[in-house]
Amino acid sequence: MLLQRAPRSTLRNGSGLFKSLFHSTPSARAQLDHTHQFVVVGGGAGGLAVGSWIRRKYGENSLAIIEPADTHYYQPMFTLVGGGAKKMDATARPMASLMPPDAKWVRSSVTEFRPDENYVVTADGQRVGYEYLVVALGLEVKYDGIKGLQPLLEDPQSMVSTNYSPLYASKTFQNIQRFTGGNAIFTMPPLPVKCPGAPQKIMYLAEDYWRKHGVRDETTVTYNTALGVIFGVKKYANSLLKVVEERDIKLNFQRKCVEITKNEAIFENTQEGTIETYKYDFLHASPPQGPLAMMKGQPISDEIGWVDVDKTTLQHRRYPNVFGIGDCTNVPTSKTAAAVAAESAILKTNIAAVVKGLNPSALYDGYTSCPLITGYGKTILAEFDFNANPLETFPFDQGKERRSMYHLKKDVMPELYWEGLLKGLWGGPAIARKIMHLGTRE
Ligand code: FAD
Ligand code: UQ1
Repeated sequence: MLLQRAPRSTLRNGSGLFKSLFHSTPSARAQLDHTHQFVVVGGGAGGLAVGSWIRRKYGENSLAIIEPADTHYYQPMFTLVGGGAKKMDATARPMASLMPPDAKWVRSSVTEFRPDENYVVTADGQRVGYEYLVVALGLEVKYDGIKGLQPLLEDPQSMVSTNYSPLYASKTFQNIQRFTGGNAIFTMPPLPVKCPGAPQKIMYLAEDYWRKHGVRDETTVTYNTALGVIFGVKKYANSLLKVVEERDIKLNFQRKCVEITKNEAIFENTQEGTIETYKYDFLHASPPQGPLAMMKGQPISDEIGWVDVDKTTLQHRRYPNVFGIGDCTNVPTSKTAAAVAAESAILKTNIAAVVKGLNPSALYDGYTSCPLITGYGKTILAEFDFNANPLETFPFDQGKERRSMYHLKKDVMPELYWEGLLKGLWGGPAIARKIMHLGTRE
C-alpha cells in the first residue's frame, strides 16, 4: 500500500527538530510504502544491538530493520573456526530468531538514502520512511582486491583460504591439518580491516598446531603485512614482536598482497616500490576492505563512502536524525564488535536525548578491543582508545599472554554477544573497568 510520508501526528514528543524538518522539505511528499518512528539499516552486531534497545524503549510498532540476510554470523568466532577450536555452526543463527519482537523486518537491501526527505529505498523498490535512522550496514570485504584470490578460495583442493568469509573459514582448518610443511604465508592488507588482529591470530593458531603435530620443523612461517607496524598500539605491538621472535616467524612490513597464483603470492613492497614473489604451500589471505560499493556518493556518506558521523556523539554531521554505528562509519577507531558494544551505549543515550529534543551528550572515547589469540590457550587482550592508549578492563597487565583471556574470548564472549550485545543489554566494559580500577586510576 502506498502511503503519504509520516503524518505529523506520528512525530512523537513534539520534537522541534522534526517539525522543522517536515516543514522545510516540500519535496518530502514522496510516496512511501511504510513509515516508522525508527528505521535501522543492517541486522548485524550494531543494528540488532540498537534495534533491540529501541524496541524495548519505544514499544511495539516503533521499529523496522532492513536486512537482506537470512543468517546472522558471529564473525569474531571465525578465527576459532579457522583454528579448529569451534565449528562454523556455532557462529550462525537464523536472522528471524534474533530480530526484536514486533520489529518489522524488511528483507531487502537499502540501495539509496534520501535523508532530505527522511526515507530510504530498497532493492525491491520499497520506500521506507523514518523519523530517526540508524545506519549499521557493515563493510565490504573486497575479494577481487587480490588478483586470482576468488577462484583459489573456491577450489577445494587449493591451499588458499580466508577467515574473512563464513564460506572459507572451515577451509582454513582443513588446510592447516593437511599441510605437510613448506612455506606458510599469512597476509595483512592496508587498513581499514575489521578486527585488525585477525590476520595474525590465525597464524599463531596454525603455528601452534603445526608445532604440536610435528610439522613445524619443516615449515617457514611468514607474516607479510602492508602496514609498517605489527599492531597499532605500542604496548601490544611490543608483546607481539616478542611472540614473533620466540616462535621464529618471519615478519615483513610494507608488503601488500596484489596477486595469488597456484603456487606463488605476489606482493608490492610499498617502501621500495618493487614487486616480490613468494612461493607458498599454505596461504591465509586477508583481503582488502572498504565501504560497501553502494555507499559511495550517498548523501549520508563521506567522500570515501563511510557514513559521516561525529566521532564522539555518533550523530550524523549533517542530518541530526541520522546516526551511525559499527564498521560502516568513519569513526577513526579499529572496527570491532567490541567497538560496536561501546558505541551502542553512546547511541542509546544520544538517541534518547535527540528524541526528547535535546542535544546528544554522551561522548565515545574510541574504545575498541582485539583479543589477540597467540596460541591454543593463550591470548593478549588488547583494549584501547582513539589515541591508541591502552584502556584495559582488568586490574592486571593485559600485555601478557594469558589463559584466562583465551577463555574469555572462546567461552565468555559468545554468550556476551548473543545474550548481551544483540539484545541491547551489553554496552561494553566501561562500567566494569571503572569498578575494577577503583582507587587505582580513573
Ligand atoms: P556487521 O555485523 O557486519 O553487520 C552488517 C549487516 O548489514 C549484515 O547483517 C549485512 O547483511 C547487512 N547489510 C549489508 N548491506 C546492506 C544493505 N545494503 N542494506 C541493509 N543491510 C545490509 N570483533 C571483535 O570485537 N573481536 C574479535 O575478536 C573480532 N574478530 C573478528 C574476526 C574476523 C575474521 C572478522 C571477519 C571479524 C571480527 N571482528 C571482531 C569484527 C566484528 O565482527 C565486526 O566489527 C562487527 O560485526 C561489526 O558490526 P556491524 O554491525 O558494523 O557490521
Ligand atoms: C566485547 O565487548 C565484544 O563484544 C561483545 C567483543 O566481541 C566479541 C570482544 O572481543 C571484546 C573483547 C569485548 C570487550 C569485553 C570485555 C569483557 C573486555
